[in-house]
Amino acid sequence: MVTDLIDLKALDDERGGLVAIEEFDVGFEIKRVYFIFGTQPEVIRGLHAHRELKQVAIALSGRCTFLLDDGRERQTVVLDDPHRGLPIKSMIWREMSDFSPDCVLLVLASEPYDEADYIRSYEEFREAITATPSDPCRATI
Ligand code: T46
Repeated sequence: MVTDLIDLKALDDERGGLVAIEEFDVGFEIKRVYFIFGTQPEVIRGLHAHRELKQVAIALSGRCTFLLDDGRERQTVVLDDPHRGLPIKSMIWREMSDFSPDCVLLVLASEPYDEADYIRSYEEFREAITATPSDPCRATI
């Protein structure tokens, strides 16, 4: 398994939902937050890996599907519950697809935006994985 969904702190009550997220819950200092919405169902986003960046993705509403690839195995995860987060450690190829029209995808990130951290070629990603001896500490969220 490439990753595993985490349960977020749900404080829902009869008035509605409330989810609180602190750095402790995601395992890194949150330096950036962005959200993705209005993606057409036929669109595939992502198609890259990050050298260092760690992230947690949460579908605040609607649904989308992540394909995650660590160079050894591939995993498909459907995100459709705002109470659950998807940790994505460094050096994971990701593709997002099957966005529902109401999907709002929130992403918490460990670093500011840096285009140099992206690997946007799958071949380059495979070469980098092969060249880097696996170090479970470096890649752990
Ligand atoms: C990721 C997946 C889950 C910025 O200038 N600042 C930002 O913080 C972000 C996230 C993007 N950008 C620029 C970079 C591109 O020129 O916005 C443009 C669209 O980004 P991109 O094509 O990388 O978007 P996605 O949806 O393919 O990927 C995004 C994140 O970029 C990426 O880090 O892991 O969501």
